[in-house]
Amino acid sequence: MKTALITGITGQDGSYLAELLLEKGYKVYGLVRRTATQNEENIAHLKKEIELITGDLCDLPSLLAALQEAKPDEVYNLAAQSFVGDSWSQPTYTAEVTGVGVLNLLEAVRQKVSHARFYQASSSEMFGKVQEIPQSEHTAFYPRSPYGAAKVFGHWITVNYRESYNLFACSGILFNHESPRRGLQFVTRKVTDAVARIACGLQKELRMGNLDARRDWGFAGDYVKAMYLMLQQEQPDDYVIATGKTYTVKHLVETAFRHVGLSWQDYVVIDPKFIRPAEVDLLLGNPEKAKQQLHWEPEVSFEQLVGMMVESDLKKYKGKN
Ligand code: NAP
Ligand code: G4F
Repeated sequence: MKTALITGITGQDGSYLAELLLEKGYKVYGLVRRTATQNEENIAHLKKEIELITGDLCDLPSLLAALQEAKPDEVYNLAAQSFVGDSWSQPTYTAEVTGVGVLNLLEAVRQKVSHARFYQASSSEMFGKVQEIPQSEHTAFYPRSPYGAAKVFGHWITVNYRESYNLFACSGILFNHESPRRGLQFVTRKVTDAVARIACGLQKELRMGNLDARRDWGFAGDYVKAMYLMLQQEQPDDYVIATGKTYTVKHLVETAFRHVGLSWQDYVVIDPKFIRPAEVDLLLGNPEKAKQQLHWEPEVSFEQLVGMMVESDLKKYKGKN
């Protein structure tokens, strides 16, 4: 039986990845940070099947102890301060968790379980002000936020540990992926949650930022399969994971309101509070390498994804007004 350690297991991707690895017969450990209030909603249904270890990416001794306890064959580093918007108000913290935290974990892997395979959750935010359309593994990075800059460090230190110490370390450059488990701050879930509340008479308007930004949005359940596949290859490598289609935030808003038979113009208000100091205008990934080498393809379309998220939020609010 293989053993995996997932950091960020309470997050969107961590919970889907834990489900996938359990289905494949893995023993799954999850690193969770100490919180005053437990926020384990995404993994509540898995609590009997997984082992949780307390630790923090910023605390090397806790990572060494976690690896000593779990002795994993595979380590998936999904933990991060992952909200781009907050990375301007907490830039040092973001650099420490999302950037230096990766180095801490790689160093702990090198010292304790150097045979283990390592996955780093890199991001299309690294492309930022894009130097090429579509973006592939060969596109130069130009991050536009403290988050993007921290992810660039995390990416290159992963490559460096692979090349310096021969670690089996892979970096997945994942484009935006969403689900009913997405945090409420992120634009897709903010929109689908608001649409459901408006449809149920619980909210009157939706305040938004830049509607012209374009993103390549996929389903998180599809994307965790790519993470797993990367660690099953003969050689460690880096892969872009994306759908190859891009839509504006306005199209997302239109699609979500249309799903409940409403017109978005009647509810959406632009609020400068949600406009970012520097924007990533367009993301569009080229997933050809993943298709060829991992035999990975996204299965859920944009329309299906938005529909799934609105339906899930509606279920929560129906009968609540
Ligand atoms: P998420 O839902 O925000 O989950 C982040 C996880 O990291 C949570 O479990 C959080 O724990 C944990 N965490 C935060 N700070 C930590 C620390 N100092 N030590 C240990 N754990 C910590 O993120 P996600 O959407 O699942 O994304 C997973 C990873 O992929 C992240 O690294 C993200 O940056 C990256 N990524 C995401 C996307 C996307 O579109 N979703 C695309 C590209 C890359 P708490 O529950 O305690 O907060
Ligand atoms: O949903 P978002 O906050 O995601 P963003 O910034 O693209 O980052 C996400 O994807 C990255 C991969 O590319 C991950 F690495 C990262 O961890 C995270 O998961 O915003 C998407 C777009 C932005 O252009 C933003 O300016 O939506 C625009 N937007 C417009 N109004 C808004 C809003 N975003 C949010 N969160 N809230 C708004 O009201």
